[in-house]
Amino acid sequence: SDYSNEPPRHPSLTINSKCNVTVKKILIPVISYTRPFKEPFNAEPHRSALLSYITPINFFYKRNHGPIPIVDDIKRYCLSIGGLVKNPLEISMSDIRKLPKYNVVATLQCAGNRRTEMSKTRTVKGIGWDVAAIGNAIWGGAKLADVLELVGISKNTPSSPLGGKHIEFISVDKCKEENGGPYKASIPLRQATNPEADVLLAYEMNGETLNRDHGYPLRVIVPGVIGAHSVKWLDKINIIEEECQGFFMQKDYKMFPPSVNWDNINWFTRKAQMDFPVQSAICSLEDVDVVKPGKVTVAGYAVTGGGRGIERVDISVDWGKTWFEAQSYQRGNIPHQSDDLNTDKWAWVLFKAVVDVPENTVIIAKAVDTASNVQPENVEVVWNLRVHLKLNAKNNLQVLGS
Ligand code: MTE
Ligand code: MO
Repeated sequence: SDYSNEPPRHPSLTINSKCNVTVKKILIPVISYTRPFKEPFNAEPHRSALLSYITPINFFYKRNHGPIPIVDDIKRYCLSIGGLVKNPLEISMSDIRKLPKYNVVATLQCAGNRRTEMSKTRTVKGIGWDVAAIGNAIWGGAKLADVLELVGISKNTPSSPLGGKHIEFISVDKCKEENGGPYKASIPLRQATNPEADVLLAYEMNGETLNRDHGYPLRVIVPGVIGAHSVKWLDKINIIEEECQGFFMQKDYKMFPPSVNWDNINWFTRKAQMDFPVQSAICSLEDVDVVKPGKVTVAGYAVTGGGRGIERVDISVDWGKTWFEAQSYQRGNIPHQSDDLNTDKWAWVLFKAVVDVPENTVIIAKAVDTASNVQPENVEVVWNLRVHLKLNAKNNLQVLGS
């Protein structure tokens, strides 16, 4: 594959990749070494970049499975909608822009977020990520529910007149996992036709035209759901009977119990992961940090899937013995309340607490969502072999001079 046309990226991003690669060479039998592969480009910002409510585009994590495609003739670009529909359609970018435009503030999170920490418990496969494979942006575009009406699928319907129950999004990129074919993923049609689910065909990010890294000219945004379903560089939409059969829906992005390992895994026993779980991470401190004794700011993000909203974030500065509630807020630093009309339901909340740290300790942040889901306090209880969302937020805060 051709990586000679990648867009420019901010130099402060950390490039993540699989390490400890074994390479076979003629003459020298096997060399094992560690080197970050820059292709495909997978990178995250430093965690401190997540302390602002809207993540700047440059610092938004980038997750790819192949080279960034080039769509250079926007006048000729068109999205085709077919499959189990009576009247298939090809729609141009200018016609998509004529549909009612929505700006949805939504957090996008990769299912691999925090995988590096999980791999410290037991080996997991996949690209390692710290806590920043996540970002919050204003996505501008048309609602998928409006677009689907153009092919005769009405709002709030679970199936199309021809019996389709899922909607598949097909990209123009080329991935090794699909044997050189495009990335694809699906969601249930019920979600796509529900205007309240805010599934978007987005052409803007933070008020700017979507850039190449994030899916120019058009991408799907499925709020509250792991990033894998938010297909970039959208080429085709297919209404289909069952879940998409692509690699990323069938052999990746699933969750397994801890008893499953690479020898006994049966991918077909599990469905593709959808909503992400309740999550929080401290971003004002490193996992192992050294500070002066006294006042320390503990701040970070908390988010949950399915638009459920964050109820509160609890902080402990004594290894989890006692807890108190942090301040949490969304845009404009307005104190966050889960029933507030100003709430961005698909977006993270930021939390903050100024704590007194007299001596060596462990600081923990723990999010609770409005459905009373509580973030697990340690990784052992949620470990699973491939992915997904290392959930504990324990920071070892080491204090000098106490
Ligand atoms: N869409 C295409 N076409 N190709 C991809 O590799 N990666 C997915 C999703 N959509 C991907 C894709 C995954 S796993 C994630 S987490 C998000 O895009 C990342 O979006 P971002 O790079 O805009 O942050
Ligand atoms: Mo992802």
